[in-house]
Amino acid sequence: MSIELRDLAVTLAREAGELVTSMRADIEADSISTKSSTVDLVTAADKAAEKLIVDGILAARPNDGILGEEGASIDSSNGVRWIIDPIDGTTNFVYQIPAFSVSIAVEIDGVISAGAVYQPSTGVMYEAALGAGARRDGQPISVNPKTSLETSLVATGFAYGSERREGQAQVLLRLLPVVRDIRRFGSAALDLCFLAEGQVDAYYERGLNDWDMAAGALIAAEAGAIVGDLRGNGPTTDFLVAAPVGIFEGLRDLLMDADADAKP
Ligand code: LIP
Repeated sequence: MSIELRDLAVTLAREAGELVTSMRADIEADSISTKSSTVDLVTAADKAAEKLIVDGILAARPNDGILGEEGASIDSSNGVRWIIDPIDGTTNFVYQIPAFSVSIAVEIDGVISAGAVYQPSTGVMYEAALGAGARRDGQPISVNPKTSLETSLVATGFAYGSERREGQAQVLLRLLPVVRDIRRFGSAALDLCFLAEGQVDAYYERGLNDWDMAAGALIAAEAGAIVGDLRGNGPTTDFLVAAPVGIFEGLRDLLMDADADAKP
């Protein structure tokens, strides 16, 4: 069942990606609004893409539940729930920066079991099904087998609220001197996929939403990453850290020491 759900997620992610690409050139200032802060953007393309995905899910699977970043909220009557970020990296989308994605995850009885992340600007599709591995454009991918944090390239992201951003900057001060370098791409879903294929060596972020991380976390885990919070649990909206086994504990301990999940 997870393979079937993965394949539908791939189809819908590609269709939504093609839609937002067609809308991107014509995004007008009056179609951009804000949500949690003046820098938390949403566009007509976000909303149109979420509607396309929701319509596609309900046409194929009318009893499934749905949670979408732009407001979709349907209860499940069969234990299957879709978790949608129609454009992850909306700020990049608005600024015509290519690092944005369509992220679709599927939960079966509370367990994320399938996921697709599509990058419209490159046409690259990342996908995974629980226990069936992770793929990029149909080819298996895996994390870098890193064992040294000081030579690791670490991706992260920052919140929309200034108080939390101040705390995140303090964490960065502790991390930057002891790793190879930091990358901030602006899409959590892509950060996790880049980890899955070894384009970065680790990723962490405080305060993601379920829709930002659900698909990418499965893809990273199926590619061999350990994905969790700082307290020995799975990833949460409080904190996500993802890395190969050789550097996971070192990175987690460093972030714990910096109180990375305790700051505002
Ligand atoms: C984005 C995340 C990113 C985070 C941004 C923002 P959005 O999601 O993917 O990792 O750092 O602040 O939350 O809002 O573009 O869907």
